[in-house]
Amino acid sequence: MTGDSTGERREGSVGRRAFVRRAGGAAGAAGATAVGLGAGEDASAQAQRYEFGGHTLAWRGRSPEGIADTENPTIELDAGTEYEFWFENVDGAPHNIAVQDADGNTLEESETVSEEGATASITFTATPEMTQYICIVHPTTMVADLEVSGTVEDGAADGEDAGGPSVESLALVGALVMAFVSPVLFALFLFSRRGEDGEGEGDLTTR
Ligand SMILES: [Cu+2]
Repeated sequence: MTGDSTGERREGSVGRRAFVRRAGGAAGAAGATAVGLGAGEDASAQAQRYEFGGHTLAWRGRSPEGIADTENPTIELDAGTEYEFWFENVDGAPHNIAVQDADGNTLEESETVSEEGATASITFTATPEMTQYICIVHPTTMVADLEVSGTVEDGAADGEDAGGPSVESLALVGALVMAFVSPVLFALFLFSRRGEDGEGEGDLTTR
């Protein structure tokens, strides 16, 4: 008789240890999820890409969807944010892509490509003095406006506040809170059940 009850108690303590281990695992998994989210945010915070078809008579927007099939689309940029402007040579005439300021000074410039199907791109951080993107070979037809909002300092700060890190840290804090709170809630749930129902304990320990 006494032997039996000791056995039950041991079983109960094993069950509790298994529960602690499981709770620890849950916290670990939540932590790993938070780290994974952080890495994902960093990757998506890379250069925003705009794609164009290079025709002698105009830039033709391709992507994102908002500029698709639009000739010489105005592009709105945020100062301090990194962008990639990419184009494919559509007609086999020589083209390149450059970013200029209001005085026509070239701030960024790709190589010139002359073969149909050839591509070139520039990657740059937007600054307020940028006013147009242009093909240097066809400056009267392949030219369109850039509208840059914000200053470089504000833009960079905005980017960090509104973009990756804040979302990242929110996700991290949320995950950590969940990691700590959920085992406690689970434990409270278990103990409340144990208090209510003696047979419930048996079910839990054999699980
Ligand atoms: Cu051109």
